[in-house]
Amino acid sequence: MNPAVTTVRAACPHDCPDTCAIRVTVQDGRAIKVQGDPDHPPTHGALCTKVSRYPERTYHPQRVLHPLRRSGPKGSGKFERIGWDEALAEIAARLKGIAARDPQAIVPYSYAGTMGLLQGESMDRRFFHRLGASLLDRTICSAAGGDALAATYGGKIGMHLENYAESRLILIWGSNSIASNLHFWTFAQAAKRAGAKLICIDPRKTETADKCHQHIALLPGTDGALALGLMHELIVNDWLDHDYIDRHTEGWPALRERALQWPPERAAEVCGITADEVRGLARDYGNTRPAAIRLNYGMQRVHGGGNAVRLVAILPCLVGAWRHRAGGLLLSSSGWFSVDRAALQRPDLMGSRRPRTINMSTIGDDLLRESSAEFGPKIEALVVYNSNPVAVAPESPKVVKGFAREDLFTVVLEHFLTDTADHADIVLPATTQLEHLDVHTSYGHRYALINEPAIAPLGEARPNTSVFRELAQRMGFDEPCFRDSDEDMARAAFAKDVSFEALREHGWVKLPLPDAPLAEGAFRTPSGKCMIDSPLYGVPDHVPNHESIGSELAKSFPLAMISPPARNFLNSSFVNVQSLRDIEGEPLLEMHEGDALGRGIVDGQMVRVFNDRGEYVCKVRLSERARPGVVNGLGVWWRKFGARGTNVNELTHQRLTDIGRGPSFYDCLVEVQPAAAVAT
Ligand SMILES: Nc1nc2c(c(=O)[nH]1)N[C@H]1C(S)=C(S)[C@@H](COP(=O)(O)OP(=O)(O)OC[C@H]3O[C@@H](n4cnc5c(=O)[nH]c(N)nc54)[C@H](O)[C@@H]3O)O[C@H]1N2
Ligand SMILES: Nc1nc2c(c(=O)[nH]1)N[C@H]1C(S)=C(S)[C@@H](COP(=O)(O)OP(=O)(O)OC[C@H]3O[C@@H](n4cnc5c(=O)[nH]c(N)nc54)[C@H](O)[C@@H]3O)O[C@H]1N2
Ligand SMILES: [Mo]
Repeated sequence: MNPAVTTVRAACPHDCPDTCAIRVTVQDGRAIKVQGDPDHPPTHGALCTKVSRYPERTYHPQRVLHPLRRSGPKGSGKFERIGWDEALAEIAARLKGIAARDPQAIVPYSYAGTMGLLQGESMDRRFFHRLGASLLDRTICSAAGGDALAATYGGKIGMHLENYAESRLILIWGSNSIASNLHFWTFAQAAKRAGAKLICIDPRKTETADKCHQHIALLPGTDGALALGLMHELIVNDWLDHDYIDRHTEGWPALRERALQWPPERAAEVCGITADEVRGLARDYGNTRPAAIRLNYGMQRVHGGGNAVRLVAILPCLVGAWRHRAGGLLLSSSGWFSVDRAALQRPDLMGSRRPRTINMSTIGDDLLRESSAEFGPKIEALVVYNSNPVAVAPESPKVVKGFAREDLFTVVLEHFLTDTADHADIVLPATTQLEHLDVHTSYGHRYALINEPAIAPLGEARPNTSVFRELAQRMGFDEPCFRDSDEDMARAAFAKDVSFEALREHGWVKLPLPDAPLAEGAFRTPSGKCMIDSPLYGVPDHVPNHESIGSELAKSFPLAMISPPARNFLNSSFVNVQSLRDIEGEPLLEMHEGDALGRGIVDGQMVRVFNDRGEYVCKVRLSERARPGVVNGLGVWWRKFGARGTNVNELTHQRLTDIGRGPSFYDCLVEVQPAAAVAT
């Protein structure tokens, strides 16, 4: 073997439940190949199409490789090269000036561009805590479902991925697993080969729905009604596990009363499906053992997303599905990990200060607000990393207007000149996962992973940790924690179960958990029971959409639009990787033929999708993937690749979910017309 060739253990950093273990082949200092670790059970040697292109993304000719200062209007993407010293000195000076008046005018904005505990949530948090900056409520993805699950089970806990292979019935609920949770699909397929029935519950006829035995195409935001209809049938047919309910749940009588008001006909009408579909699903779920649910976050991006997750999460308790290791539910497994966030993030550095909290999902409104007693100081500076809010945050007309403010000082740490970086005053080049150390948990399985750096940073790129370490020094923060190395922090990341030595030696560590973790109750609530009646949220109910079909608003905008991920992108990441963009083609709206007919719309033409917030022009595809009354605007494209420089978030709104204050991206009414009929 060529001595210059080595293999390095890495972890996929992306915001995906799979968190794959990767082996990187490095030759003469260059990463030449990434492969799934064949020994890591969830990964089983396979990577998705996107991440198998990770070297193409890393060595992309348009990587930002040195600091940049804006040289044109905001949003123009015009920059000049500057040195690190100059960039950091300027940032420190600007932040010091603002902080002297009120540090809360400075807002960090980050999400899960990398899920790594170090590059995602360590030195950066220490820096902003010490500074006294506004806190950020990171709600953009999973807040409704996450808080709802925690209110019900006491934590983000659920079934183990591998055990789905033994299930006899799997409800794939609000999840396009083949696109966004591929390594779950492998186990679902194994179950299918062994005779299990697979049912997909999704408004869109996804590639996953194609491969299931049955597809229930409910209207967006009606999952709570469907769950109540199922409960009705479980009760009247007595398909309940009374012993499990008595011993391991709290509050069932009140929900039982409510569910009895939801006969299949009522649920079916709300969901836009047939009463027989409700009855059939209840019969399957009430009579098949073991029965498993793979719930995903797709169904909680609507007004009632939190209540819907609570209702669905209660179902496995009602039928005692948890008794078997291949029964139960998985929405997130992240709560199984004991991460020492206090050690990583040091909230104690805030001292006695209690800064205000900005909700990342309403950044559009908040950037446009003036100082007030209620809001606090006007936002004067934003430091963005691991996120591309100009493309991904709801209601982009307002987000863009906010980012375009001349009096806003914006720093963006990025790999590429994204829509957000285009609005920066200073862009700092960030390392990719191949270039830095990190440690990872997962929200889809129970293995902690290490990511060893495989190659030296390209150009002048630096890890997020190192940028905040250096900024701390320039701000005069002299607490010893600002001198911790990445390895120091990696060693402190886990409170128990996972040692850094074991990670280093094996690449990943399996958490020591019982195989059927909730078979005997043992929920992580104070009583150890599943909380059907929650002290915080009461007894769950169906909560209709903010913008629902049948409302007054629907007279002007009669179509419901959802905007789920495109298979070959990861939110807005990878949109600039040519080989993947070639597969996706161009921004698309899927529409049912029946909806196109009366609108004079033909397949493949450009259409104008609009509501009272904005408009988005893209190509229409008449397709069975869209159900009548619902259009699917796929993927989060970069605005600058859109026909008129916009993407689907031009249409979404900033109203929040019932639980968790999350965005309701899939709760959005629109109208569609041929673009040709519109003056440009
Ligand atoms: N390829 C790829 N993989 C990804 C991502 C990506 O962008 N691309 N995104 C990652 C991220 S950020 C996350 S959070 C995870 C999970 O990602 P999610 O965004 O939850 O993705 P999906 O699992 O595809 O779930 C979306 C599915 O929910 C459906 N849906 C929409 N509205 C409703 C509804 O009201 N009810 C029901 N039942 N279904 C509905 C959509 O049609 C879609 O098929 O996946 C990650 N994996
Ligand atoms: N309409 C609509 N909007 C949506 C969604 C939807 O389904 N429909 N999905 C929502 C969901 S679920 C989510 S999670 C959000 C996701 O939104 P974001 O969290 O913004 O995710 P990405 O768009 O992938 O952008 C992540 C950025 O982080 C950068 N990055 C990656 N690693 C690093 C690093 O180590 N350092 C630095 N400095 N930068 C790095 C990447 O280059 C990328 O530009 O979008 C939401 N927006
Ligand atoms: Mo997400």
